[in-house]
Amino acid sequence: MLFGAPKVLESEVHHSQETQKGTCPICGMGCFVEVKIQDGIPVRIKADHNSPHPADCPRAGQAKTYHNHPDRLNYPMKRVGKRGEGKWQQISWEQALDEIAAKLGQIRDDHGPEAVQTLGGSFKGPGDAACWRWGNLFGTPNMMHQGKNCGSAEYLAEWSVYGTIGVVGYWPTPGVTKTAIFWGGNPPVPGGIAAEKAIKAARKAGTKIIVIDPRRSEAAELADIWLRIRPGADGALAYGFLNVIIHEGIYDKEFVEKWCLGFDELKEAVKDYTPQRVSELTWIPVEQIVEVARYYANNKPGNISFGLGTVELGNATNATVFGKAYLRAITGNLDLIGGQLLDDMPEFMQYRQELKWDTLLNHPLRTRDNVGAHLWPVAGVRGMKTFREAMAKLNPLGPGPAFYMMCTAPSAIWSAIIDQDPYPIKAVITQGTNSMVALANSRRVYQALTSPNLDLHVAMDHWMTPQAQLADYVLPATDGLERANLGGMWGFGNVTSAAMPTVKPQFERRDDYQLWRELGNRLGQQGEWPDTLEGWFDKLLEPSKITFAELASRDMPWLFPEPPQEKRYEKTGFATFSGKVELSSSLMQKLGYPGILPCEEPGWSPVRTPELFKEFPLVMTAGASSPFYYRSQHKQLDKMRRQHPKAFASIHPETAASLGIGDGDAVWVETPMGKVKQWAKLNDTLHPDVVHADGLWWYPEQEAYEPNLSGVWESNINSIIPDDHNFASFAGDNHLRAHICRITPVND
Ligand SMILES: Nc1nc2c(c(=O)[nH]1)N[C@H]1C(S)=C(S)[C@@H](COP(=O)(O)OP(=O)(O)OC[C@H]3O[C@@H](n4cnc5c(=O)[nH]c(N)nc54)[C@H](O)[C@@H]3O)O[C@H]1N2
Ligand SMILES: Nc1nc2c(c(=O)[nH]1)N[C@H]1C(S)=C(S)[C@@H](COP(=O)(O)OP(=O)(O)OC[C@H]3O[C@@H](n4cnc5c(=O)[nH]c(N)nc54)[C@H](O)[C@@H]3O)O[C@H]1N2
Ligand code: SF4
Ligand SMILES: [Mo]
Repeated sequence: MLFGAPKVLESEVHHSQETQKGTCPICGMGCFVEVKIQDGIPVRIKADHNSPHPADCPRAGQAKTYHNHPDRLNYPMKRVGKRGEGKWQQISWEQALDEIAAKLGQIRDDHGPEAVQTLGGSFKGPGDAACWRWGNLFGTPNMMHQGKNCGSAEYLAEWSVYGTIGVVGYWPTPGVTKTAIFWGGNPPVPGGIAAEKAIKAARKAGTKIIVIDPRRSEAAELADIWLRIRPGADGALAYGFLNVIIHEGIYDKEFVEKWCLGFDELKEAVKDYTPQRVSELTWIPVEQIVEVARYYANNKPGNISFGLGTVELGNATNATVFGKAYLRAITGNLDLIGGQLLDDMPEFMQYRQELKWDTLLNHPLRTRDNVGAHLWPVAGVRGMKTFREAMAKLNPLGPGPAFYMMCTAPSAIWSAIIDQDPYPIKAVITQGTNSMVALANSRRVYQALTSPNLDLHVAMDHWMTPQAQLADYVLPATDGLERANLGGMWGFGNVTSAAMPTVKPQFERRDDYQLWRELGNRLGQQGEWPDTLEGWFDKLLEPSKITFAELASRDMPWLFPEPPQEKRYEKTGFATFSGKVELSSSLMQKLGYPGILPCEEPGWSPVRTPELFKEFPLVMTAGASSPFYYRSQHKQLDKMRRQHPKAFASIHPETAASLGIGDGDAVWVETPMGKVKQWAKLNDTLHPDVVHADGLWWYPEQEAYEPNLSGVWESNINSIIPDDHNFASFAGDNHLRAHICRITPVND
């Protein structure tokens, strides 16, 4: 039997009962819970309200159901039929690891280490970091994870312009921050009640809250000003703000003069983005554009958030993320408390060192850059080296979350498998990702994953996802209850938390770290891998002189960084080649890009492809987070499905009426690539020409395996979103939001 409810052998029962602190098993946020354990089994899991991050989102009550669900993967399995046929043989971990390692060794000998691609997902705990460590020791620069699509462009832009060696803080400080612009982010969903409270507190203490979003999001509900932007027009808006601020002379002249290079070029680049023109492009009234530009420039300190909605816009991402960086800089908001603090990596963890990026850069077997680097050199070995040179004076290890440079552009991965261009990728090891719904152009993902060119596909997950259904080996992962957890979000978090496992792994589930350790030990990396995940956490925590177990056993198992200091650049300069803020980036130029990227429309848009827009007359954005799911996950949880049962296409009631569509009707959402079925949800706060389609849907209750693959073709928006190389951002990120579509009723 492959799946089954947990059972305890009578002989093991010793009728013990205890309460332990741990992490919620449901998603990678790792919120704190208290677990009542009876006879080794969690009988009650509730939010730990004494912790700074209690598990209190709408999914939290499902922890036990998630942990015990009968459809969880519990044993390693090997494919015995054709790919996707659903014929498996249960095998031991030893056999699985021996066979996978042997195949990887063979591929390395025949095609070089670069022929192995790792694929990770959104943040899920320790697997990603262990994966990069493994890839670096193995010698492959082909590592991709979903951070590629949820941030890389914005961070790479910031590092190019002002060279922060960590990340940029953007949360308003109550009583200090005067202006907070949430641009393409909706914190009350990812951050839950705590984020909502923090926004309200800041507003109460006088921060003006401004939200830029095509939807009236939860954040927009809390705002003083909501700019209802046309999806994908964000670059034009950023250039419009810059135009007003420069034209009216309300930028920080002293800072610009002393610290910025390339101001005249910037002035030239934005000169045509007058409020009138920008209003036409963005569908935002002129007065609002001018009001927000003036408010932000005149009311310091102010901050502009990072935002997913601004990094998934393909070509339009470029001017958006650079534009946001220029705005922060020329208003003199950089490295101010309450403004935009330039954080270092926390000193209590040796994250950069432990990930072994240097080994990759100097690996004796690696002769090539990653498969996307010839198209997007910023994201690759060359990019990494260039950033490090630029930052060398401040930190020779380069930017904190260095993995962003090594995140292979997804569309290039599929070309490397299908067309063997620029060189063949022969193996993919996926862990914690469902690329079949998460990445653009699911048809091409499918073509690659079923290609005869691919010699090995391993998938490690909690569930038999459409991606796992196509794998050669499927491996069962532990969840947050069953494994140790050290917070810190890919090295971003400057706060970290620790929690011990609360129960033993059920069945044969293993933690993600063990996959990389076991493969590493079989592939010449002996001595590199502590035996246990806890042991590796000890190494990461060495600078703090505390062990993981000690940290986890504290009442408040958190480490906080030193209190922030501002304007450190006055002593050190900025971490760029010149030591200044480079509005025209010399780093980008060294990598073959223009110093200032042009402001472009998304690949398909009313402005760029007006003829096509006549046929597909609605602008579509897709995939905003739902409070009931985490991306593609949790569709197995009945209680969540009752709240949000299927994929919805939100549409203005007048537009729906003109198409003969009522609330709840099945509709075709159709782009120039094809159509999927979703269900109409009327929303009169949307612009009548804008649609929001739900993203990342598959239906675990539907028939698994070929040809249905659990309904992966039914509502999955990414199956009608292209991954054309020309549509990607300067970093090679997928273009996942801001397309065009038409909506028609489903008449069958
Ligand atoms: N059109 C469109 N597409 C998008 C987006 C969008 O906004 N619009 N958003 C993008 C974004 S931001 C992201 S991050 C991606 C998300 O893309 P993915 O990361 O691929 O999707 P997830 O649903 O987060 O998780 C994928 C799988 O991880 C498994 N998993 C969960 N926990 C663990 C664990 O501890 N170990 C292991 N081994 N597996 C685990 C889950 O069961 C799930 O099957 O999608 C992107 N795709
Ligand atoms: N409950 C829950 N929490 C989550 C997730 C989840 O799926 N569910 N996902 C996790 C992940 S992987 C991530 S990356 C974070 C993301 O968290 P956020 O950054 O908050 O991302 P989203 O809610 O996906 O998108 C933010 C906003 O972008 C808007 N948007 C869409 N298109 C555009 C556009 O063209 N321009 C502008 N300006 N805005 C646009 C959307 O309407 C949405 O309100 O959340 C994490 N937390
Ligand atoms: S489901 Fe995720 S966000 Fe919600 S409480 Fe659990 S870990 Fe936190
Ligand atoms: Mo994400």
